[in-house]
Amino acid sequence: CSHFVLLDTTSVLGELGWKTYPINGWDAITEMDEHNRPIHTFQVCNVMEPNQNNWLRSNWISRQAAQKIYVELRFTLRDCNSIPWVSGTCKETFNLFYHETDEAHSVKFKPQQYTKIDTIAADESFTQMDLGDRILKLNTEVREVGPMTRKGFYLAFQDIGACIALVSVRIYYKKCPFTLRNLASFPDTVPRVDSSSLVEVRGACIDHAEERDTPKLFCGADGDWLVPLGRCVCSIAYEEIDGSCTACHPGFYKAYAGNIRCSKCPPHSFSYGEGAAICHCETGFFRAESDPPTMACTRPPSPPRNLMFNLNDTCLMLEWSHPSDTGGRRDLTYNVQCKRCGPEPDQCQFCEEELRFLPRPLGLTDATVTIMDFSAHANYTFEIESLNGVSDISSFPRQVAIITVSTDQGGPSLVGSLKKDWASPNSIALSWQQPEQTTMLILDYEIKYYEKEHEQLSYSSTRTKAPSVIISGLKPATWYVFCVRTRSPAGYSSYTPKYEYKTTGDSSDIASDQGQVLVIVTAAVGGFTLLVILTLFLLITGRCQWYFKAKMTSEEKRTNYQNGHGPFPGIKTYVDPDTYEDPTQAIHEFTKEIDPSRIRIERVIGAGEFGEVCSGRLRTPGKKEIAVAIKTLKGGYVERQRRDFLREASIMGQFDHPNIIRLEGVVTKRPLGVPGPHFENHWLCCVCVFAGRPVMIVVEYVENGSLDSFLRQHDGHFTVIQLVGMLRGIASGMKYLSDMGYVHRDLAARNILVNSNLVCKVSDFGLSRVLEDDPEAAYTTTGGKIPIRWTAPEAISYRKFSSASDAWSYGIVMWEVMSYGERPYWEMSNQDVILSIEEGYRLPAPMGCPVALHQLMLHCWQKERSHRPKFTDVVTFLDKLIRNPSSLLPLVEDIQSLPESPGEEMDYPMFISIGDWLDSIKMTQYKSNFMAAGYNTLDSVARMNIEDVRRIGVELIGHQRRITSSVQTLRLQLLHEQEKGFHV
Ligand code: ACK
Repeated sequence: CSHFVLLDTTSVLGELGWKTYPINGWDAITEMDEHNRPIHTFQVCNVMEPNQNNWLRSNWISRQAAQKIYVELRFTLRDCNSIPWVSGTCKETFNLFYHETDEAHSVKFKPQQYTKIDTIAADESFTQMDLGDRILKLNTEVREVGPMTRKGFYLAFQDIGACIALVSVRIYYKKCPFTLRNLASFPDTVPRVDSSSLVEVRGACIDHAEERDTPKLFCGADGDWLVPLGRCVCSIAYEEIDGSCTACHPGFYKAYAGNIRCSKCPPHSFSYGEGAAICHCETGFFRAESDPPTMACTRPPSPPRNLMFNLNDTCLMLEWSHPSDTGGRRDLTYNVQCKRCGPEPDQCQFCEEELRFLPRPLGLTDATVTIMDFSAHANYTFEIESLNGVSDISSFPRQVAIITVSTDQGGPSLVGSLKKDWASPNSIALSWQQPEQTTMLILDYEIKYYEKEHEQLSYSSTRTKAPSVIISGLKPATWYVFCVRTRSPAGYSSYTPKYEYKTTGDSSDIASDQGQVLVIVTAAVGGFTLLVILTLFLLITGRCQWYFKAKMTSEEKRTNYQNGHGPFPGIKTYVDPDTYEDPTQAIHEFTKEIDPSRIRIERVIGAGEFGEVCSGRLRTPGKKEIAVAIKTLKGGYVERQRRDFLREASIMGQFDHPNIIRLEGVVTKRPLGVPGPHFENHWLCCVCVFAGRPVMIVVEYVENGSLDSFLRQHDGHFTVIQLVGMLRGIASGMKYLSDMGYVHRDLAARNILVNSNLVCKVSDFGLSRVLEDDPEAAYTTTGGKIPIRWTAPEAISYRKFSSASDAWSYGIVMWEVMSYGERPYWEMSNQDVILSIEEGYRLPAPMGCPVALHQLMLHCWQKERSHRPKFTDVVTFLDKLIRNPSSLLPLVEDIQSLPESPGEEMDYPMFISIGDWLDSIKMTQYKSNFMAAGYNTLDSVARMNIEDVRRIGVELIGHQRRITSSVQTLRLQLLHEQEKGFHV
């Protein structure tokens, strides 16, 4: 409950101890009820005697955290007419006072210290007859007092001759009570005294939860929490169950913080205890460092199978089959190890270095490798190991497939060491020693060489019969690697170790560099010329198009529009003045030039973006003088400002509708010899005088000015029907604009004017200018200024302005109107507004707002813009409300439940099917739960309560809440439609 009671006389068990002055005035009576609890009543009834001044004063009451207190009085009051002979002396009211102090004082009661709260009258007074019939006409009155600043206060009741029985006094203040929302706790919060502003409260994540987006709630004046934003999520090893974070059960784990459940341990892993962030691998199974915790534990693969070789003069090819067990992974590779063994098995040496492996010896992904440069007459043993991502972690002995290959019997000997004789930029001369014990004929030597930097990529070889060679065709100043082997009739010997030598530098380098530079420059010059030609070409063709565009008349433009994309063929459409190359042409076409001498300026009424706004009179020969508002352009303007200023006139001049501000004309030139406008108070409108050439826009005068300030000045003054009438007017103006294909982009109460008959007129047609001059417009991430609170999400995020985005703004205007000019989303930051809209939050109904109107607002604020109502629908809908005012009676705060039988299938404007509805609240995953439980119509859903939602298997408390709250909206809609039988 949001009420915190400071005093309730019905629950005080002992004496109340309140003081009365004088003693014979108020009378304290304490009776016992049937439960033997005292009922404290204070009575006074000195109706016969004149000049009564009887005071009853409470004890000192501590204020606690209250800033504003509420005093609820329950009392009966006797009707003076029912008592004979008391006409001069009997009163029917009493006065309520209070006095703030920091402590209870013992000094005498001084009425003059007390401040009056209100005069209290009875809604119902009782008569002698009621007494006879034993009817108790009890009144309840509540008064607000605040802001309170001292530690406590006294209340006092002054009787001036009435017949009153004060049955109970309850004093309380409102608090947004401690609450848990989205896994965050929010402390008791006292609302601001100023009822229009909210207190922003940051929530603290509950145990085992952490912040995702800062959780926030706003405490409203009535002690209600509004606008939940952000959330906490359960930390790792914890999951959300019934609004708290509970440790994962054994056998389950949760590796990431988030709105997800604990998962069963993946294969070959386990968790014994509660609250596992990760499951441990069974013995013999492992997780590689890069394996996610969600992955099964795996083990090293079994060895390769069916290992074979294929040998020819120069190549040895090994091939095998994949292992029978990959260990549960896909990252299988193979390593090849070579051992060269002598006659005894223990005389083995590693030999990868001597051989060339294609593609490489380690990390092979295919089950084959080619080996070259092996020696004749050698025994090679190859071990092939299969590996995967966990082989390095496993301590199990590795299993390999082994094969021994004998390359031949006996063979040529090795050559001795290799040395460089000389080097030039392109050649190197090498020589080596002949093999010492040459038992065999040496046919020739093969010299293999490659660029050191490109090792193993490619190599060249050459042969020579002599033990020396000159290798030419090399790059200057480059390191090369060389090795040599002998060839005998038995095959090749193994290679010498690798020798590295460098060619010398080259003086021709510079020349060739210059050559390159020249080429680049030529290319750049060529490119530039091409660019120039291209640009010229584009300019010329662009210019031509521009020229043709300018030549098009507005009629052609309209025809184009109608033939192509115009919204309603045959209806006049709006022409954007920006499509005219010469803006004066648009002015000329859409506005009337007014001779300044016909205008009389009377006073300044406001400040516009370009200059002052004045009111005055306009004379038209043969017509009645009319009141006009004159927007002026400040002196010293530049041409661009003049053009932008007049742009609004050339837009307005195209419209003719009672709910659109009417353009009377413009003043753009002053013919020679004609005097300037006649100024009654010319010092007020000095701008007009100083501008050598006054520029003005003259529009009809609208007596009550802007709608937002008008409503704020007349808070609570209008009937709902009057407000709906105003909204109807705005909708009708907007329908006209949208039919003409004009998108307003800045529809807001501040841009609506109200005349003396409460007719609303849409004004402020700036289009692009809107983005510059509206003080509400803020820069968005996409660049550009946008009045965030009034603008549809798609227009904010990607500037998709349309009549549908105007419809969103219209919903906001409705809210502004129904709340008498309250600021949409109060003082929430623009960023929070965007976030909360994204999260599905929508403005709640203003106080006293009929359900039907809030429903229409919600309809305008649908995320999917094609689902929003068209202005023509809005006008029809509001007309129906106006014709049938009882439809406006159900207020949002009154609606609690739905009647039992909803009758036949309903037609929902917002959601067509259960699927659409669930999609819209991002709960699509439960569609089958609804269907399986037999909830296949929206009206069956509308009757669900939270228990039903749980029963069909929605387990997460957040989801239960989201669904139930949307069900409530559906229910309201259903009720509304049922009662009224109409649809938007
Ligand atoms: O809220 P307001 O009184 O109404 O203050 C602003 C001010 O000029 C600057 O725009 C008022 N205003 C603008 N156009 C008109 C008009 N046609 N009739 C009456 N007041 C107007 C507006």
